[in-house]
Amino acid sequence: MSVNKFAAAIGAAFVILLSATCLRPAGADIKDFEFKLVGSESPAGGGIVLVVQLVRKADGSPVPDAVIFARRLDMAPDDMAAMTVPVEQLPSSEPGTYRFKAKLTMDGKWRLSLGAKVQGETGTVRSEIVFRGQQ
Ligand SMILES: [Cu+2]
Repeated sequence: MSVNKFAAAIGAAFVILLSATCLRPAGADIKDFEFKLVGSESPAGGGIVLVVQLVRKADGSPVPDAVIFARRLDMAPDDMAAMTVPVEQLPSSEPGTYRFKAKLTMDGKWRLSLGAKVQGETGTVRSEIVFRGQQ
């Protein structure tokens, strides 16, 4: 670890400590979290893998170990909310990053809706990710 990285880590730890003890309002708001699309992959067997990160909005830091209990993929952005395909969560080796596999049945705009529980927080994170996909 370089000196700069070490300093940054100490700084980050200090900020987390501060926000945990005095700056943080009683009960951090579940609205402080969101899912963001960070990439996609085209697996050999077909379909698409969406790579999504759960972040704290305040500083963009990734949030690991969320339990994703709701996921839906539909074409609502193209006025086809009834067109859905199954979504499967895949394992991810990167903390704070979550991966979802699906086979799109049509070219166009799709919406991935996620519901998740964050460790140590009450409430539910709900995010909608719109992307353009190909069959
Ligand atoms: Cu459609």
